[in-house]
Amino acid sequence: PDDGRGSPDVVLKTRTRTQKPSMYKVLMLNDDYTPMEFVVQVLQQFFNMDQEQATQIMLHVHTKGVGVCGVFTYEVAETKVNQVMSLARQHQHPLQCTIEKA
Ligand code: TYC
Repeated sequence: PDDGRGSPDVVLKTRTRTQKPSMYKVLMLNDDYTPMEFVVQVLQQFFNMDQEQATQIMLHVHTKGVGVCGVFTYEVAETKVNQVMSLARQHQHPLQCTIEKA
């Protein structure tokens, strides 16, 4: 016999967490030939640094061998690396930069 009350609807919600994108460091590598001024210009142009920040990072790379230009999502990091390497090639400088997972 139906008691008329029925059974309560049961709603199961699956909570889907939005994944934050992995972040990647763009690293600048030292070499013996790329002019300091060119590296400073590149850092200002592609990494939105002012002259002082750019000079600091350039000198860090010059003394330590490697330095972080910024941390970005993969696509942005890849684009920055391509832009830097392309401009360096155009000027026939051996400047290298790479991506590393943050
Ligand atoms: N070592 C270079 C020089 O003495 C300057 C330099 C700095 C080159 C940073 C590359 O990522 C670099 N002219």
